[in-house]
Amino acid sequence: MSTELLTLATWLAGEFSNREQAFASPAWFSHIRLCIRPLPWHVLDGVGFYSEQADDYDWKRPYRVRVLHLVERDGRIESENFVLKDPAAYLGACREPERLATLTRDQIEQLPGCTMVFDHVADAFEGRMIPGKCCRIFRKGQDTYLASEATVRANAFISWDRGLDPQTDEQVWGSYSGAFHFTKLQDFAAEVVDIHAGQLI
Ligand code: CYC
Repeated sequence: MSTELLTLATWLAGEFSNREQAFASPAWFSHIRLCIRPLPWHVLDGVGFYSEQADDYDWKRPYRVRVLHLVERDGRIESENFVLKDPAAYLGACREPERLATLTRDQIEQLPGCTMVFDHVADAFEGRMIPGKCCRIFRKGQDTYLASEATVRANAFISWDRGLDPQTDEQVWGSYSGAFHFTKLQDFAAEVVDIHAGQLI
């Protein structure tokens, strides 16, 4: 694993909230909690995360559950996105990480085309979807493609997910007011370091 990948992984690992933004602009930004927990190495044979997204007022009942796999390809870091075949089985595991030890590759399914590529610039990683309108999402009754941008820093995660019409490129869903600004409430970076150390032995 390169130091680049290790750095991005430690920055992503944690529990995040967009509290300040949601309080300042409640009409534009709902108050969201993101929990991104490092997965034991053996789950993906590499650096992975289990993530849960929830409304802050109902944070114990996440409405989006994903698995991310960080890989290095052509000198850049990519984040491959997966869904769980049975998300209910792991709901809440982001805060009970010992439950994640039983997760296996056949319990998850990759979302084809839904891979984010990162560039390391100054003190941040800038991510965007791999080009080609290839991450297709059926939402609001129509076919859309994901145009997602993210900036990851030591203590911040800024992301803007939008669904666009494949023919007209017009926005169909997602924020019309710019990116969500998350700051870290709790840091799981030490777990990334431990998982990495376990690999070196
Ligand atoms: C979808 N958000 C997605 C998808 C990706 C990302 C790849 C398409 C695959 C999927 O369905 O999950 C984003 N993936 C990322 C990012 C990384 C990554 C940023 C870098 C670590 O690997 N997303 C947010 C906002 C929230 C949101 C807080 C707005 C309310 O970050 C929504 N994301 C959102 C929605 C979808 C999505 C609604 C469409 C899929 C769905 O309906 O759940």
